Amino acid sequence: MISSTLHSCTEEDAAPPPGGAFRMAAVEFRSAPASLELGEGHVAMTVPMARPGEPGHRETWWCEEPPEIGAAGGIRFALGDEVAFCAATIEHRSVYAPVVERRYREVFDFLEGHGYRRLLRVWNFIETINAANADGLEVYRDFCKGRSDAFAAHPEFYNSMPAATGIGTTGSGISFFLLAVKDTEVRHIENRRQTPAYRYPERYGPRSPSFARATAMTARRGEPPTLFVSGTASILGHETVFEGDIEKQCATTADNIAELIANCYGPSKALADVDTVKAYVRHAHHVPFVQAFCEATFGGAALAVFNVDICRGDLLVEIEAVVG
Ligand code: 3EB
Repeated sequence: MISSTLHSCTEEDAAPPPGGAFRMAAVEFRSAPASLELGEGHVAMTVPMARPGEPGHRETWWCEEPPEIGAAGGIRFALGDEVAFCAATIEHRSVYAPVVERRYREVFDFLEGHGYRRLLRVWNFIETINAANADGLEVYRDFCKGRSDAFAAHPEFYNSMPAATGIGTTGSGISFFLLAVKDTEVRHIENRRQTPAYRYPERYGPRSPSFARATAMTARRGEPPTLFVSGTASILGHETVFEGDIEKQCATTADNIAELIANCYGPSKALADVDTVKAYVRHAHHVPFVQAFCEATFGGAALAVFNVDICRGDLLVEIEAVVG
């Protein structure tokens, strides 16, 4: 129904995966300016993610029928029978909350108008994520404010927040893309080891981040669900643990992901069964360690490791995953 592949930008996509023959979207993560266009039958997006000397990675989203692609205001979309892919970009601003709220509401209105009633997974890419905006508020917190206000205006989405990633980008401005579904069963999952992000205390910002730790999608009754694991970090309760220690931050992050997999699948799946992994690393000199850690931890998963800033100044690494 919806599936993804992850390749180096220098490789052609392999054969379409089971569950999708038609491209909905191709997202390239590499050292290039941000862009969002309608390609041949799919949405084409570039997300600036520096990894010096590397070609970057292309994530392709596939569906079973030719999608309807188009533009509505600032949104670019690809609509399948059951799944929608939507993306938007926001140019650099000195304060983001009002424009983030407007853009998110525009996307939410569009989805509701087209019958895509449930969010499945969201990715947000935020420039200078740890810097202060013109009002002295950290850009990530400024972003969270606008996003939270948009969710508050849409009760159906507010009451069913999906898995998400909120991460730095080396480009300018903010961009985001998301998947939403019509009638497909989705279940949002929290992590027993962590406070739900939407209940973080106020010391992390005036509005809490709007996301669930993971979202499970059951495409066909009787089949195991697909699990979309949010960007996951070395946080226990609501506090960052192992400040300054990349090895322990990786281990804690993996333990957090393992808890979500156990919650969804019981003992039948584990970290080695993950299909796709994207890891975000704050410091370039930690990239080799994180690369080796992910290769050892996640079996033969397709893996992309990026060098970008992370939403809390004390986090060194964040890892997201898809389990098929
Ligand atoms: C955390 O757990 C780390 O703002 O959408 C992870 C995933 C994080 C998503 C978001 C932020 C977001 O709070 C940061």
